[in-house]
Amino acid sequence: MRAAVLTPDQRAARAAFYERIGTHHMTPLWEVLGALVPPQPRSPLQAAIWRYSELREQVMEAGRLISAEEAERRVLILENPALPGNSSITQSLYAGLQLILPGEVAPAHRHTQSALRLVLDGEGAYTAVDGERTTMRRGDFIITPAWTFHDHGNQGRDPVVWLDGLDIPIVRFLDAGFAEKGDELSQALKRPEGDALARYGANMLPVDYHARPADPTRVFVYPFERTREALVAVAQGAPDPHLGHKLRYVNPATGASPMPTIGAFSQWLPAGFETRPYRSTDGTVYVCLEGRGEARVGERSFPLQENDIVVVPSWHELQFRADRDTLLFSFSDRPVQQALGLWREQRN
Ligand code: 1HN
Repeated sequence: MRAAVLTPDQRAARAAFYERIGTHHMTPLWEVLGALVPPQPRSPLQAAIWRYSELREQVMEAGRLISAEEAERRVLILENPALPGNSSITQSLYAGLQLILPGEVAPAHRHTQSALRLVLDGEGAYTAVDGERTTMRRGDFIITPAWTFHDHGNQGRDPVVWLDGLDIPIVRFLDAGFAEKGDELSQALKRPEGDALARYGANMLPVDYHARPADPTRVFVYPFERTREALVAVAQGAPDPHLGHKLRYVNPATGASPMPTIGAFSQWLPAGFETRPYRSTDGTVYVCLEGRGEARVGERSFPLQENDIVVVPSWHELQFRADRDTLLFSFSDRPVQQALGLWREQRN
């Protein structure tokens, strides 16, 4: 709206009009146009860090207060400080820290929300997705596509903690959420461990398998060992000035993201490397899996250590500095934005 000088009478006439049309559930566009269509994203979200060394004890305390079975999922949600009570870390994504203690199970269920796990701490847990179990090891990236039954258990001696990432705010926005419980606590196994990775994740596919473009990958675990090995090999070459050595996880049958709503990435920043200022429209959650350094987001700066989680809102300028060789996992809604023709990045 162009600024105009109004007389008190004109002002009063407009206010009365706005009130009158309000009773018809109408409101004038010209009062809100600038906010509705900003020249560039002005995310209301805040950059923030969750330091694992400070949070681990809180997660363990949850383990003394409630069982995994009673909770269904014993998770402490990571809420963006600008949106308390909203169960979201960005506008489109949810994140939480999940704990499962030795001997516990988290019962089978399914929902239309898609989920990822990034294993952070402890070993001996498994997750089962659509009738196949995978042992969870630190750094493993595991997915639970929409409407697949999944349950977790811990048959080891350590508490096991992982980061959950879900598209809950997207499904909420679309009012498209369904969920149901499984018939049994732990779903019956249909295939031996490693079956999906062998069939779909060994640079081959079952001879009669044809994925449709939006199908999630049948590879539901991306073992950290393989990811790390790839990054170390790639890091023999020259780093990208803005990204270091960055790879994206894919559905090997299509080249698309593992799930349609969440993209995931892994990057290696050599010791001493500093990335050039970068921003993109996909608000992103980063996890420091190895190394240490610093993340600068706009005016703010966060020291990074292993298992620390940082959220970078849309279009906020980001720079990393690696004090040691550093491996970062990240996830965002990039595939959604790309499918809609919305995704942009800027390299300075
Ligand atoms: C869920 O199913 C899991 O399966 C974790 O581990 C977190 C948050 C909201 C809704 C469903 C899981 C979840 C969730």
